[in-house]
Amino acid sequence: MRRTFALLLFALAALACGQNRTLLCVGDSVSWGYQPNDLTRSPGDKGFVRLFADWLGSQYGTRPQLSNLAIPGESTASYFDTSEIGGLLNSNYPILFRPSQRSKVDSTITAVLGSGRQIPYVTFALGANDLLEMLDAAFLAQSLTTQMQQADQAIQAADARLVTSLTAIRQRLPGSILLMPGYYNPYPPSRPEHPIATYAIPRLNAVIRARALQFSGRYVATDAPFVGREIELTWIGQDDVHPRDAGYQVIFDEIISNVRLVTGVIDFDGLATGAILPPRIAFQIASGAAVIEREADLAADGSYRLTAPPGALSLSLKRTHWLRRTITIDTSVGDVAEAHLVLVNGDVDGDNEVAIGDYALLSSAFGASLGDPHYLPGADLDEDQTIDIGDFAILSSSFGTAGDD
Ligand SMILES: [Ca+2]
Ligand SMILES: [Ca+2]
Repeated sequence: MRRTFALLLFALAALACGQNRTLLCVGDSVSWGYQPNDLTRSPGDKGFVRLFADWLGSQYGTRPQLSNLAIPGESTASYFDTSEIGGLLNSNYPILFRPSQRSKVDSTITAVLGSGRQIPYVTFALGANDLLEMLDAAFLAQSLTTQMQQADQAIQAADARLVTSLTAIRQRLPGSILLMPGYYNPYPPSRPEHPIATYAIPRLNAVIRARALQFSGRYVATDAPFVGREIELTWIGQDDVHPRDAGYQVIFDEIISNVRLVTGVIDFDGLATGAILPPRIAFQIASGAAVIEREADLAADGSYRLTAPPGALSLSLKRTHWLRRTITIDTSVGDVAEAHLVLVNGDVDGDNEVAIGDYALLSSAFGASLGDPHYLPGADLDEDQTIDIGDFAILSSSFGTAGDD
């Protein structure tokens, strides 16, 4: 009897623990899961959000509570007011006197945290409607240059409002994992919107990516898988930009592919003090036989920040005149910090070993400075813009070394 009671208590505790988490979703129709063949008012347990909540359930053992506050049609501007009629579709809002999404996010966070629950994950996606609402016949009748100028202005205005929105969320939820999907281009080349969308959507995504970095979020690129598959993955064949089920699956797959954060420091052996590092650096991430290329954000001190899928991974980096360095990490259960890499310098010809060919190239460029005809960037091993004895010393110290596979 006592044993049964103890087991019952354990079961209740496990249940309470599972209900202890809430997935909060902020955004527009894509986050709500809109498809033109289903206009039922609902709490938005569909689309990529549903798949993500299911995945979190597989991680935690119990599916988190879902609070999808996304409103079809919402722009970064209407986020702050109640002007968007698409709010009628989300049953988390009252039909009459609904609050703004911004206000609802705040009251939801208050209610969830106040009841002792946690919000470990937040998804946030806004901005596409800022562009979409411009796209009428009059807009498209203008020159592409004019369209581009107006799109730039809209993106700039959206950016300022994204900062305001994200500042508020981060103040309330400093420790939550913030996933920020970008947007795909739904328009195939045959569509009149294609040229301006091809210009504007990457710029919007660049803004979302930059703000994800600023607010310790994880940017999720969703655009590449849609290119050439617009008809298959979206309803654009029926003149509707939203994803089909297969499109939502693609967005979910990209979210999972970026759900973990890997951080560490890259030591660029031999680099001169004051040499400028690029803002991003390309890693290869291998999980079993699958290899993806992913850019990490790189700070001036060499610290990097890379999103990755969960699993046993190898991270590999080959940059210009440094040898390839490959490390293994395990992101199965969470983020990985201190994934440091030391890059060995001296590979002038880029063949991943420091050998006689590198010596020959460095010798032929010896004495040259940036701007000289025989200046060879790959031979300027310390990147001080002159090829001299300092570069030769670096090559000598690593001579005979080969990089990782
Ligand atoms: Ca070499
Ligand atoms: Ca040099």
